Amino acid sequence: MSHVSVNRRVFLMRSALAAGALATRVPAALAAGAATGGVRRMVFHGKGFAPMVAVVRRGESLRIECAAAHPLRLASAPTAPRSIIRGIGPGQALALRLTEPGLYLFYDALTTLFDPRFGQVAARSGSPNFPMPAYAAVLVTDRDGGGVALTAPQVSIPDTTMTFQPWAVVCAAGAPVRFTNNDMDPHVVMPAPGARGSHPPFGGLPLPAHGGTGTLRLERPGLYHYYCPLHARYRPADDTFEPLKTFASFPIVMDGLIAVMP
Ligand SMILES: [Cu+2]
Repeated sequence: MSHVSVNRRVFLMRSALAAGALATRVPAALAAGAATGGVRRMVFHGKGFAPMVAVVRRGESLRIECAAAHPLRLASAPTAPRSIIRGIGPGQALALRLTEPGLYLFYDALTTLFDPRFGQVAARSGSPNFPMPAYAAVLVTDRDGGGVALTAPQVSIPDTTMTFQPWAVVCAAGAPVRFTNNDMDPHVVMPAPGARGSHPPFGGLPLPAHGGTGTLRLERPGLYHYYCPLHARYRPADDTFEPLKTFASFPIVMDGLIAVMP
């Protein structure tokens, strides 16, 4: 059993991204209507969202900007605390007030769909970006960064879906999250690179085939995205993930989320 801890640098990097450190080219005039108080920014760049994961505390708003040359049809997965479907045109922005704590999986419904068999999204077969889905995850917390109900801290890879199940778990800081690989192929739990291709300074957690296990402990509250580099690839130029054709559940991206409460 191996133990991997996310260190403070990663947490600070992700916090900076969530705080809107990414520059955008959306005209300032479009910012009208943005809520007062904290604002988290997320930019739709056509093939996905930057940053791909963000934490929004109660009282803050999430500003989603469409920097693509074509519209965004923003949709929330049915697993989200409430349903959101909004159109955002090129150069436009939208401020969302998300008051119910929980995890929102967002995607562009024009290029991407939610697949309930896996509990995650996949690219539409007719998408110009196939096989890359355009998606993002937003964790909405209370003012202290908590308030989201914990789930069982266990992730398995069944030999039926061959994906991380469930796709997202919620655990307490420092609590062990146990992974079990029941597939006939080996897999790896690898932290997703940060925006612009920067890599978190810790390695992956290997999960041998036929029952291999591993444990991850995340000390800092936040939202952590991981993927299996044997079956999915991060594309720095597109700032998103691509499923590999050798993956039996292609075009699903083999990835998952861990939300860590204080
Ligand atoms: Cu894998």
